[in-house]
Amino acid sequence: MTQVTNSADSILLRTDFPDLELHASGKVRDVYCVASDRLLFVATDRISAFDYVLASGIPAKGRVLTQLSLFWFDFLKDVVPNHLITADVNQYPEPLKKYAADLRGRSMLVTRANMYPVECVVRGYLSGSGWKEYQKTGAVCGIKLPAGLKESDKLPEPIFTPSTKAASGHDENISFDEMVKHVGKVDSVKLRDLTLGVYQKAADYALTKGIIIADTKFEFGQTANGIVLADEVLTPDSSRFWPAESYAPGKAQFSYDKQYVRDYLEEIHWEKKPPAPALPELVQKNTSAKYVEAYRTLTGQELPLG
Ligand code: PZK
Repeated sequence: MTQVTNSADSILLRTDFPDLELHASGKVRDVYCVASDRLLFVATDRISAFDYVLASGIPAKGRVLTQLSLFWFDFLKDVVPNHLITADVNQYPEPLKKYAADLRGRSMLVTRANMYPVECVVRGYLSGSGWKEYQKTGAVCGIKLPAGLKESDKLPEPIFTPSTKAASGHDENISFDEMVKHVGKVDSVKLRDLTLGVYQKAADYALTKGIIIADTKFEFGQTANGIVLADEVLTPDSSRFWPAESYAPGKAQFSYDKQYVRDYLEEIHWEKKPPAPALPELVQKNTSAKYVEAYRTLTGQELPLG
């Protein structure tokens, strides 16, 4: 039997670009310095679950997150400018070209921005930390909600629920007034209005494709050209995507992308502390297929190789 492989099958768990300075690194993505005003944003195939990065990657995950971000940047460009310069490796500066095999399809050359120290979260549905806070206080980030809402209920209107990176590494929900103390009133109002406008346009569109965007998190920065949408946008890692078909409030919803992974981790009774386990090949494959399906469903296109 002949083993058939192609570049699309290779899983990138870590980046290794020895001559580039690392600017920031997260559970899943790595950002490198390219020039004083340019960064290289790379989405690996790492996956996190229950707060830990697992030992196995998911084939095509980095490409799905990158290509989905590119789709949304284009879809939203009339609502908000973004940090994208190009995702075409043939147009990358010379020092990056030797890494083309690792970068193709999963990276973006972006404008360096002065990032706002707040996560701009918008919720159209009651889930996660929003649901927890509502059960305790009847409010989310200082926004009083109607009594009697159930887990995963649609909210009367989308709400802006900013957060900050706490010392714990976990995001901490803050009120709009608290955000004003961090970034000022004028910019807080601009970021809130941009966040709600971008969410409304994207969520309305996604619903026509059968996907509920329950909530999502944006990161904005300041550049010479004003406020830009940065980071990755409206991906399964930065959002809760729910299949509209199976939506049923009153309980937690199935995750569009990570359900096979969560089910497997529960099945093996992992204690959700290090070391994080590897995934069986079938779980990796099924999960990869869900990411690729999310791309196809939202964009109507096949996932490009880049
Ligand atoms: C930037 N992050 C978040 C953390 C990641 C991303 N265009 C930009 N200019 C300056 N800084 C950033 C960006 C963007 N995007 C974003 N940190 C810095 C972050 C960890 C890993 F991939």
